Amino acid sequence: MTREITVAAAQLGPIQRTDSRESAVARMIHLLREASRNGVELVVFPELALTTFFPRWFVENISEADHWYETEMPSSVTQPIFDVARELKIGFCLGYAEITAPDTNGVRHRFNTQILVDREGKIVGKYHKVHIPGHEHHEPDRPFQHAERYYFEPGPEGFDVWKAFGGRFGMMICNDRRWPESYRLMGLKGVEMILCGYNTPIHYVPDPSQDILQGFHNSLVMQSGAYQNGTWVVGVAKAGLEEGVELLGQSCIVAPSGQIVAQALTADDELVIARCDLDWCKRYKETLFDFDKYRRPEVYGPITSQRGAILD
Ligand code: ING
Repeated sequence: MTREITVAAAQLGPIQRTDSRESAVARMIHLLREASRNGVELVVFPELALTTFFPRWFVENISEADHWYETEMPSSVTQPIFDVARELKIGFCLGYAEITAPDTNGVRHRFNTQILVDREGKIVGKYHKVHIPGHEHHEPDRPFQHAERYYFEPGPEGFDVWKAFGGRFGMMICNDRRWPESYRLMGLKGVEMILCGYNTPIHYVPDPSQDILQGFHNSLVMQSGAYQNGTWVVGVAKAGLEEGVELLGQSCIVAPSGQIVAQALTADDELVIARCDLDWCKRYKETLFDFDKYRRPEVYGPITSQRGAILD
């Protein structure tokens, strides 16, 4: 008996600043219904799927940005996603900006968050983005801000793997996919499918020479992460021209071999579907990447003891 699951990367086109959450939810429900017609069991939505990518603007008083965050999940606005998914018996993964209730010190925490919801509509996993790119302070000379380090705290919990959908599922968000540690930490927990939403501006302000390589880098990191850890990877974009900034599409589903088995053709709302056999992971986990047999943690010390490179 194989452990096959039909998965869809539910790519979203742009969400403009004035687009309501309700309109984003309606687009996601439309994709859920199309997924159901195609026998899909798990739908993965992008990072920050309910709003525009608001870190492209800087506001001196961060409370002016509070309306971009979700204070509860589900809320009355997002409940319809849960209701329709449960009606269709489809699990889903959703990225959004989260602001927590005040902690014991009265501090409200702001995270770039992703949840995993099972086919009964129950939240079975929550992830807070670990690798926060961009900058913390206003950089007025930029054509647009990427102030994620101002708007989000790095997730303190690291990476986890949840037993769901008959396998072991992990989550990461956007910049996380560029760091091999993200995949390896889940690989060391036996992950079989990693779900990753992203919002990636094609223009990379610190080094515009990378712009032309955004699609290549996007595929490169997810294909290598999948192969080196014997896991499926589902990468899902918010794509297209969003408030004047071109966001990369190329949502894709990558097999444990590192092969891309399905990829988006547009930069708009689009379902990318593949039937994924979780047992394919064994072909790599039990041979080339038998971690317990081949890894050498006794020489890997600097990977966790050092942050930056030391040029001695
Ligand atoms: N976005 C980008 C990402 O890592 C970025 C940041 C853009 C990095 C372009 C490099 C080049 O895909 C998020 N949201 O992490």
